[in-house]
Amino acid sequence: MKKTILVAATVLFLAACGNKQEATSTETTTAPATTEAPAPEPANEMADIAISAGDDMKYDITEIYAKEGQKVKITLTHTGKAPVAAMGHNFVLLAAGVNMDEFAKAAAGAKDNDYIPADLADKVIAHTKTIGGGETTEVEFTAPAKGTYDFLCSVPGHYGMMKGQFIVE
Ligand SMILES: [Cu+2]
Repeated sequence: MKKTILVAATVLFLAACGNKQEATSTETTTAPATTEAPAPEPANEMADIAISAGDDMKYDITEIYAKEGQKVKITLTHTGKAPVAAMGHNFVLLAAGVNMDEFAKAAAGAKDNDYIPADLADKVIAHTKTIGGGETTEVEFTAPAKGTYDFLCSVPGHYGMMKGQFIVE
C-alpha cells in the first residue's frame, strides 16, 4: 500500500516537471521567430566594389553606384609592377562641392600623409592608403546622401587620368 502511494507521487512529480519544461521550451522557440520576422532590407547589404589600376595610370571603372546610407567597401588593387614611389595609386572620395583641381593641388604637398592634405580632411568622405604594384588596400564607409561625388587618385599628376564618379541613388 505504501509503495503504491510512493509511485503515484513520483509520477505526479515527474508529470509536473515535464509540464514545466514544456512550457519553458515553447516560450523560447516562439521568441526567436518574432525577431527573425522583419527581413533585412536590400539596402543594408554592403556594396562590395572592386577597382583596380595599373602602371598605365587608369582605373578600370569610372562609375560606382551605391544607395544612400549603404555600407560600401572599396577594394583597390594595383595591378602594375611599379613601386609606390614611382606609380603609387589611391582612391579618394571627395565630399559634395569640393573642387577637384584645388584638392589635387593641395594633395601634391601631402606626400607624408598618403597625399591626403590634413587640413582638407573634412573634404574627404573616404580614402585608401597609397599603394604600389601588386598591392591591395581597402576602405569601408557609409554612402552619403543621394547625389554624385567625385573620386580620384590624389598622387601628383594622376587625377587627370584617374578620376570617376561615385553615384548615390
Ligand atoms: Cu594614381
